[in-house]
Amino acid sequence: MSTPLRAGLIGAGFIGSVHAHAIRSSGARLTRVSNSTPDRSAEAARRLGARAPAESAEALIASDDVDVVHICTPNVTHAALAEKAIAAGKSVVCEKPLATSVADADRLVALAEQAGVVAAVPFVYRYYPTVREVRARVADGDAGRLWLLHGSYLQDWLAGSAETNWRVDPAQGGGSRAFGDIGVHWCDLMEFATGHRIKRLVARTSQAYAERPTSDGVRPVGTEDGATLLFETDRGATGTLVASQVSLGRKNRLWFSFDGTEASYVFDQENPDALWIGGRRENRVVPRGPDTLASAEGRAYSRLPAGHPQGYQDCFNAFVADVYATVAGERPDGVPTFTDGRRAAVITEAVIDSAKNESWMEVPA
Ligand code: SOE
Repeated sequence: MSTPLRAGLIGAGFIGSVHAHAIRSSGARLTRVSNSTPDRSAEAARRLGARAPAESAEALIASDDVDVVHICTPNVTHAALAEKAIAAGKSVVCEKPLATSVADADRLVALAEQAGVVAAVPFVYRYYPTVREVRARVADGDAGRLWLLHGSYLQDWLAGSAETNWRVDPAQGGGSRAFGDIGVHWCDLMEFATGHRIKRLVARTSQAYAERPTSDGVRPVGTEDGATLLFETDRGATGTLVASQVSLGRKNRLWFSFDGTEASYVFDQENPDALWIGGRRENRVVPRGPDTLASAEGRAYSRLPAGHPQGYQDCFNAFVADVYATVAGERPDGVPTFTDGRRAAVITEAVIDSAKNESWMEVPA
């Protein structure tokens, strides 16, 4: 039996704890955790079941009991930490956004390729079996010609005017929030499941609140609460996307409808264990399960029988398992890499520029 991989985790907030569960679920060892101070690192190591804390992110990266570095810190720190991990010859799982500029993303893709390390970004919604089912059915031609790709990604965790978070501050989260944080998930999922690529877009950004609390009083907000996109794809489809973090009642509602000339496919992340298929004479709801989904890839990610819901953590577990299988030399299909992280940075830059210039923007392939 091969030696289990050893993972180090930088950052121990909500998403860090999700990574920790997924690391253990894969059979790997969580050997090190680092947080903002040595005391907080020690607390996080105990809380997350790591073998030991690390004095700092740099010490974790240098540690000889870490094979894979997971980066779960605020967005603007991602690029520098990923670069250090690659320089140390470690494989990397870097939370999205990979980088807050296309230039940084370009550099990281090149460095990871030169170093020959595995470098992944958790676009984890690819791991819902019902999403893989859509991808397989579209590839088999069951949808006919996809001509309209539309949807939204709505949350309400910033719905209160007194609520704030490091993501609100462009100095910590980057120049785009609603799109850069969650709109990129929707675009990745659309391109992954349909094979279409956004080739041009026009975007508007907006704010529910022009000011929010900061450490030195209530200040104007430099990032958007919502982004509205209209886009065209390289295969002749048109699409729309609304991304919002101030949509009351929507907790994590990534939703799409991919409409073809033969069928439409609707996915709802808040009800992910069923796939709605629209037809001219009848509509169907296919329950997620190894015996109900038609595609091999949909069935492969259906760990539990139909009627036993799989969810967000299951997606993360499947993602980390596939990344670690890639480190071990296997080639599972559909692992989101730094190249996909760069794609997200390219689209985000186009959204920011379009909103600023109030014009259509070409999106490089
Ligand atoms: C907050 O908007 C957040 O945690 C995102 O950062 C994640 O990428 C998304 O999957 C859930 O919501």
